[in-house]
Amino acid sequence: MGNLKGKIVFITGASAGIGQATARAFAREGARLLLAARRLERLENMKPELLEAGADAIYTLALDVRNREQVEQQIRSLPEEWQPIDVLINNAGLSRGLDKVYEAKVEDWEEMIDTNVKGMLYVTRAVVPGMVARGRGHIVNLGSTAGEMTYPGGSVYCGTKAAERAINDGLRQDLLGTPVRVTSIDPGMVETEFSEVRFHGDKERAAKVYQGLTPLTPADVADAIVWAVSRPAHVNIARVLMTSIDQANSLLFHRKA
Ligand code: NDP
Ligand code: 8X3
Repeated sequence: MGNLKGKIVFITGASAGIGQATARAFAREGARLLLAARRLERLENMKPELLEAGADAIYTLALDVRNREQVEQQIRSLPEEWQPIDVLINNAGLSRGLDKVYEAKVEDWEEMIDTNVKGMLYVTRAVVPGMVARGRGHIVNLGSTAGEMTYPGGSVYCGTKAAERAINDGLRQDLLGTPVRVTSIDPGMVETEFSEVRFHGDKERAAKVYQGLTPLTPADVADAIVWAVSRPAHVNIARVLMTSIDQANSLLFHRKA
């Protein structure tokens, strides 16, 4: 894709963390930003800063990726100038709980599976046919080290990210012969609202996750996303597995005492 100026970049889960940092990174490239999340007011509040950073234009959508009808309807009824999406960042996602699989809340499992797997699929199904028809496009999915290696209490979250990996690879196979590219960005621990959401708002428990180590920042991940998307059109980055220097895999961390 090379020059990102004026390209339409659709980011799900743009209201916080990695999605928000990715919006900032693409704004600096002069992209047109199509931003989606449930918390619309947050997206609206981001607009001045993103325009100041260089975004060509911004369109915001209140979207719950778990709602298939809403996803289809919202994407179908985009204004004509926002229809030709060049880059889709399937970022919306979450973890809920860190419980043993035989004790966890079924509602937590459903929220993770509905968001991370089914939500990603609904958005992909709604956007990718247009990319194929136009003969251009790039899908970036947010995977995780959790999709590589399961950790205790993380079975279902890790399962959703293992599913992301399989779907990412399958989509790339299905798009072979088209110019549409598919990339999975798989970070380890990134300090965002992720842990607070995982622990249902328990800030103290969330803060402990990052204690004594240097995690990745959302900007580090955004940087990798922009890098993958800005490779020459014939180059497909299949997967980027990235951690901070204090993390070796899902289970092994270096924490200062
Ligand atoms: P945050 O909690 O900071 O942000 C999550 C974003 O997803 C928010 O913008 C939230 O917006 C959105 N979101 C959640 N549920 C939905 C939904 N049903 N519909 C639409 N949007 C939704 O987390 P991160 O930035 O850390 O997470 C982003 C992605 O990165 C996730 O897929 C996560 O699994 C992945 N990841 C995170 C890592 C980490 O350590 N933080 C490491 C590896 C991967 P809103 O609530 O407004 O809808
Ligand atoms: C988020 C990273 O290790 O908290 O995907 O699951 S981890």
